[in-house]
Amino acid sequence: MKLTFRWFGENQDPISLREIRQIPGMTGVVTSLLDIPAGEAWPEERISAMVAQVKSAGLEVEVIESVNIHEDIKLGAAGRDEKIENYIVTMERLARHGIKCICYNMMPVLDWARSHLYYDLPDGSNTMRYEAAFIANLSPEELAARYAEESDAYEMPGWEPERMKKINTYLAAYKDMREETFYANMKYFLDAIIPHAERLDIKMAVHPDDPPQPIFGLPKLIISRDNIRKYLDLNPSPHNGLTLCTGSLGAKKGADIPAMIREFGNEKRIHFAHVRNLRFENETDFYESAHYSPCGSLDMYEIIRAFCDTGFTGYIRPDHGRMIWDEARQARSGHRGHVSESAHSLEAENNFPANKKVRPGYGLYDRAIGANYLLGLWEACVKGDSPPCPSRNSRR
Ligand SMILES: [Mn+2]
Repeated sequence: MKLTFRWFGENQDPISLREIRQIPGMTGVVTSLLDIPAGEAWPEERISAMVAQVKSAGLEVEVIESVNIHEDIKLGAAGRDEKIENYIVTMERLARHGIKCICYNMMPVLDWARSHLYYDLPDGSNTMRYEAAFIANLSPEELAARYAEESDAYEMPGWEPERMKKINTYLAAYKDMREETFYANMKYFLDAIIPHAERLDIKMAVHPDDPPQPIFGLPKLIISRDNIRKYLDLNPSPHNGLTLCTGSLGAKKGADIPAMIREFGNEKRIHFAHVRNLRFENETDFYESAHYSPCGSLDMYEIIRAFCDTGFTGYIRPDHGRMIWDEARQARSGHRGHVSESAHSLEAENNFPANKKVRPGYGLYDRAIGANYLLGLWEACVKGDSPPCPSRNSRR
């Protein structure tokens, strides 16, 4: 297992590589070139500059999250072959610079969605929340406008203005698409790229759809054990694998995440893992909690135990975290009335940069705490078989 941290890249992330390196056990970052539109080949000089920058900070970069899939590929539209060619060129260039794993998703049009980006919790922290009824009452444009207002420092990947301009065309295109057509389009893509992934030894790791339920009438396919099985079976190469995201898959109530890790892990199809917790408020709504098991609805011990038992050697990262220790005060001060006076005086006191904005879900502190909690669970699982801990109950 290699512990990694998501970093959005130069000028795209207020968190520095230096800060990330100081988190105990951190081996590297997973990153991307956010400004390059889906469907275009990544310029090699941009890749080499990014890799050099990360390495000079004493960190590795072996995972890209993400190289996005153009809608033409998902829709099976004319022009997909050219975009697939560009994808393969990008893979080749990334392989030349030491990249070993590419995360991507097959979500139609939009990336992950939440109703609230800074939802207040009783302990004074805030977090992202998903309320199905709230989103049902908004149009995609209204939700995008909310995001733009709340995360004013950075564009939310998957909700860029360029994409929103075409949203109605895309919604119409997906409206009548049959599930089997979608799978056929995915297979067309996989059969084209996986031989190259094998040649370059790049592990492809599809990320599940988030949330695991349709929004705005868009189909969501990669949301369950059965659908993941079907996707992996489209091309049986071990290089056609999975990003196991506990928060995405776990947002469907009743999903047995440890069982999925054991099934796909034993087959060596999990290459990358996002591990975070969430707390259900009812059947569909949830907020993203601290990673620690009692804070949420997912059992992190059982999750890490399953990774450990299946001999997981891939990359793992903490996922979204809460905003704690006033980290989000700048992001919120523009539109929320109750950011306290004390926050501002604290800022003066600590010489905290006034322009330091955060990306929703991607602050430093809670993810660093989550990372070390995961590391602690891992160490306990690895060492746990002997001698047995006296306080351990009979369950294993
Ligand atoms: Mn994820």
